Amino acid sequence: MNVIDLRSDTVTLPTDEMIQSIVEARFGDDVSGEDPTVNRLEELTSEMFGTEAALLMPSGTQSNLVGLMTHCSPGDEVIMEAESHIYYYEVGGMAAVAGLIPRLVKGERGVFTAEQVQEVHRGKDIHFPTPTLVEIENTHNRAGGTIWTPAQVMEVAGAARDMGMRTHIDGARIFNAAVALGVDPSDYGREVDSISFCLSKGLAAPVGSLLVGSEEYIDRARKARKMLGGGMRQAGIIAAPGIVSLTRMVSRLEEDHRNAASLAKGLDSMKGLLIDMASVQTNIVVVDVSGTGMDAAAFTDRARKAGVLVSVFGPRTIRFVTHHGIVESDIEETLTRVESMIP
Ligand code: TLP
Repeated sequence: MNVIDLRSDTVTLPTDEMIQSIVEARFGDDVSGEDPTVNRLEELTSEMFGTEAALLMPSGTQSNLVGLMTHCSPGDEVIMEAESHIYYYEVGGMAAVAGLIPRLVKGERGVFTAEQVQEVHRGKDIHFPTPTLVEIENTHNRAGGTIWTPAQVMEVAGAARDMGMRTHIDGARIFNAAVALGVDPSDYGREVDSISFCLSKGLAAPVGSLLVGSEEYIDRARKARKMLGGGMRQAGIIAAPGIVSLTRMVSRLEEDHRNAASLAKGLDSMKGLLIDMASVQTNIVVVDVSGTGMDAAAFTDRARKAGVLVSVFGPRTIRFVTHHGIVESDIEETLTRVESMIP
């Protein structure tokens, strides 16, 4: 029985073209700015986002951490969504390494408003940490891959600016948002001070994320990355498949979205499974399985035995993610297998 792996789009494998791109790439020492392939990827990225500069990072987690550190000083406050990846899944690095304190706001399907930012923003007072940054997650992972539109970003980033704060987007899956809406990454790039996005998720590269922003910001981020041990030498080996990701893999994300939509529709019609269908906007499907009498761990275990891998997302919820390794027939097969395992 073939195993259908829907745990995450991080399980995607490099394409043959990516492997070939490594074979053909030219390398140099990127810590000295001498890797031509990294330089090409960074230039391509800043062109796509309409920003002055970009910086290759080993992971999304490090990219966010460097992104935050470069905007803030220890003791500063960052306004962010209550279930944001940086808060929930990044090992507390913003506090442990960068010395930052999160101020949480509850979004609706991951999206919060300028008014909410204004509400939690505290003026200058000797007792308060300095609110320096607003962080937006697009698409929002724990909300189910939900999208911030450029207009929603503009509104929040504008309010942040008016209050003397900057805005960072954790755009690990920002290309999913852009493709789903039919907008350009630069529609986000022009609204905010920095964006981090991942090559290693739906875009199928083996490793890597990029941080974009102004030249002055990226110069400082480069130094923070070095401090954290993220200065890589012949990093063209990572950059070469990343270039394939940006030039060949973006528009196919539509297929992942189509597959997620049909998966969600099929699952939602099954007894005991509950989905907030309005949250199914890109390649993530979050399912409440409590109506089956199983908790998330038991359901996941049973699904694994039936040849379907999913992630536990909460005590009662599980997550399916569609990606480059999943085709339409896998969705049909997943639905058949899941249906047969529900009591
Ligand atoms: N997300 C992973 C896990 O960490 C949960 C996943 O399987 O979805 N921002 C967002 C919104 C992410 O979803 C992720 C990874 C990251 C940042 C971190 O990227 P990496 O894994 O490259 O450090």
